[in-house]
Amino acid sequence: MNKILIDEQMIQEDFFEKLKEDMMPFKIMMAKYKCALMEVETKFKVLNEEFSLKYNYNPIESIKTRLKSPESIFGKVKKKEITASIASIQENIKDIAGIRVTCSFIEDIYIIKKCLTEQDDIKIFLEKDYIKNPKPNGYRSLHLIVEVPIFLQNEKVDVQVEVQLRTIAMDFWASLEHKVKYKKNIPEKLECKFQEELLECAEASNQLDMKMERIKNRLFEIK
Ligand code: 0O2
Repeated sequence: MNKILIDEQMIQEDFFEKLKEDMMPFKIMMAKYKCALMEVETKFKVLNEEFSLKYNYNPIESIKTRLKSPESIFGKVKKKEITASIASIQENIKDIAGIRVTCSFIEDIYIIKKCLTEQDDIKIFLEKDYIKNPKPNGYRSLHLIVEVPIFLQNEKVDVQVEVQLRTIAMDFWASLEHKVKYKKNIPEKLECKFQEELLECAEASNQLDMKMERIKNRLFEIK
């Protein structure tokens, strides 16, 4: 092992040692992400409530929030080979606070996205549209990294939250694909077969999403 690598390892170990002695800076960081998550979740709930009152219609089917576990954060620090420090974690790991919103229809995803991102305290940091540009494995969802301000006793801080917007069909597909991805000991040949079949399912679920949307639109045209 060369010197740079040894130094790097020592810095990482030093960070983890310091963390064991004093968890407070890490806890403060996580508390900020938790508050940001509550802010964004409330925004989605408010939008759903408003739509329900105005149009007698709920564009959002479900909202799930999650804070990345410390183990998962440290796993990502290692995988991404980034410096182990609070500042570097905040700069490089964009999905410590994550919120997943499922809608019945694709159109609703874009309506909800517009309503959220037009709010004047929300900034879009990054957008990845895997609905218009699905991943090669068939994965579809709209991903946003948004920045939301949280107001503490003496300061205002912008915190990043990862928002995943998808239809129920996209969510159904992604959860099965996730199970396949993380299942150990699948024979290689079978894994290839699963991937092939999942790609077919992704196409079928896209067709289903579009067909259901057409039916819904025709239904709503009836006076
Ligand atoms: P988890 O456990 O869900 O949090 P990043 O690694 O986040 O810095 P990346 O991979 O370019 O960069 O981000 P991207 O493409 O926006 O994907 C982030 C998250 O989207 C993933 O988080 C998954 O939740 C979901 N996702 C992306 N691609 C796929 C896919 O092909 N299949 C499924 N099932 N989910 C996907 P994590 O951290 O991988 O996992």
